[in-house]
Amino acid sequence: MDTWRIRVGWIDKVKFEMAIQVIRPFFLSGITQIANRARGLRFPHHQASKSLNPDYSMVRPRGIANALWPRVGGRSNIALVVQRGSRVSRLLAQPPCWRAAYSSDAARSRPDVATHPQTVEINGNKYTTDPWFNVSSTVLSLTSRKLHLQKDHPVAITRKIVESVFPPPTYRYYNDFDPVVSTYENFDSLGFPPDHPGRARSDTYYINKDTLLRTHTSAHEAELFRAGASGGFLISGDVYRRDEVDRSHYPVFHQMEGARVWDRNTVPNGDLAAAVLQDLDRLPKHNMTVEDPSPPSHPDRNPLQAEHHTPEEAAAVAAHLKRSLELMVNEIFSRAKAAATAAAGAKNGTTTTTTAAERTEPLRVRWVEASFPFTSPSWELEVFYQGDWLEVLGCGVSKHELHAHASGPSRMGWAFGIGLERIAMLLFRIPDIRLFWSRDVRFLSQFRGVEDDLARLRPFVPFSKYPACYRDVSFWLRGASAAGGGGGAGAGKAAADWHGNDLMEVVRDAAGDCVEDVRLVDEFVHPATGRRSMCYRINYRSLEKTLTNAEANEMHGRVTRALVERLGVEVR
Ligand code: FA5
Ligand code: MG
Repeated sequence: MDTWRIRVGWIDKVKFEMAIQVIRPFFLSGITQIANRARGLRFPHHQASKSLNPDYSMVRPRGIANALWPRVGGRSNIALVVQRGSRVSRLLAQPPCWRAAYSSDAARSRPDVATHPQTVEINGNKYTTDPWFNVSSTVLSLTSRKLHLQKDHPVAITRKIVESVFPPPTYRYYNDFDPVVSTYENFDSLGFPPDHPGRARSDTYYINKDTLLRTHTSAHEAELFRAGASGGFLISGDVYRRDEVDRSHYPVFHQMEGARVWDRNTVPNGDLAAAVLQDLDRLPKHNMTVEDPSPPSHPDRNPLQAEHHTPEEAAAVAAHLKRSLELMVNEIFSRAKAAATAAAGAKNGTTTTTTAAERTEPLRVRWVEASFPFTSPSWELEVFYQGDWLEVLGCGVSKHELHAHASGPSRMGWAFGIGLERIAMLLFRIPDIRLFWSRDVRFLSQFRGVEDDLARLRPFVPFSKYPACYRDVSFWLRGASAAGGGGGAGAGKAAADWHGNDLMEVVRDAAGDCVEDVRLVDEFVHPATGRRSMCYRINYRSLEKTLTNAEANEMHGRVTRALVERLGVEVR
């Protein structure tokens, strides 16, 4: 095969994540399809692909980088072998392009084409914006929905089930922290480096340079550790990420954070490991098969915080963490299975969405090494679901610094973060993440009464599947040679400044929830002019009705005009 070896010398994880962002579109249908279709892409450690969740579309670049990094990590000079002339090889051949697009410097300098309000009001508080502001009106309007607090909403029901596994008085619940937080809370307090890609405006919704919509519930960890009140806590809340559009991604979703802390000064004989093991012994057992092939820690891939924790302490905390989360997954899946069985047994003539094989299939879960700035060692928990490994949560032994800064250097414990929609999609078999935001009675009525009586939980019965309407849009980015002459939109996106998430947001704003997914289907650089052309395929499919051709055309016209106006592209 005609291949080309690119030495990119990715010596640190941040750069690795940036590269994953760039090559991500080529993974979109899963790693096997890359091997078959785009062919050329292969990590030097071939096992890497095995650690990748095949349902790649549900994992963000950070998740993929986390999954791959333990396999490629520790190598100072990583090479990618790509097929000569393939699209991915052209992309990777332009390092200045991706580097600029993902660095926070680029984010800072990027001009904002759309005008933005001077102030915004979120949950009753007024904020002054600045040129960092990038929150769309659609996203702003969702800040008041708080699905995790709506009685009988599937997100709230899922939250309640998770809470039941982490009972008071050990755990305290915090469900109404404001989603507007400082960059300090969301990033600095957790040890994110200043150039971490998660900070870029392409990934995060900023209100102003110092204030943002939290990207995860971990933003409240440091504050609660500082308060130091009880042995553990759970936080649930809406989180915001600029991301692509498909059936498993929405710019707003819900997370649940959990943490547990022990203190050497208060456990018997100061023996923290023994105290943790005793608590572990008190937890219920389960009979689920769990694959956990990696060692409790690894010096390069998943290090122990050796200056602060003994191996025995870390192993005890990890064992307590893993058992607690396995119990949670077991609870969810037992309920899902009971619901499916009840629905299959019902003689009311409704069709069920599960097969007999799915109802009897044994649950398989596994632990995978991961990496987060605020835990070490770290893991992700994956569940085998409908033929694929699906990542449901990230977790680890909390970094000593978090406790030390919170005036508790004698403390140690674990933390996790779970995606509630992702769990709810498995629990209720909800096929499209947009449905969670539906106010359609045909959706909401299916969960009525479940919060107070979980025995009434049943798989979601889709009320219809309306036809898809595909429309393509092709355009030129404002390339180097066309600078200043870009069709009257001088401030448009130059190739080096382009980020797919900007387009996703414009599409979402112009066509709302009628867009099921948006995919990059073609991309090339003009050999003579160096200008970059892209073609995106948009699938318009309403959850509530059949769209007429005229409606789809009208919506596509709106989207196209918005792309020209807000991103300055030149439609071909
Ligand atoms: C985090 O957000 C970390 N804060 C989790 C954590 C907490 C780690 C405490 C260690 C200690 P991550 O980006 O992987 O990590 O997201 C955590 C979970 O949120 C994922 O496992 C997934 O279940 C869910 N999630 C992430 N992105 C999305 C998305 N775009 N759509 C739906 N669910 C998502
Ligand atoms: Mg992850």
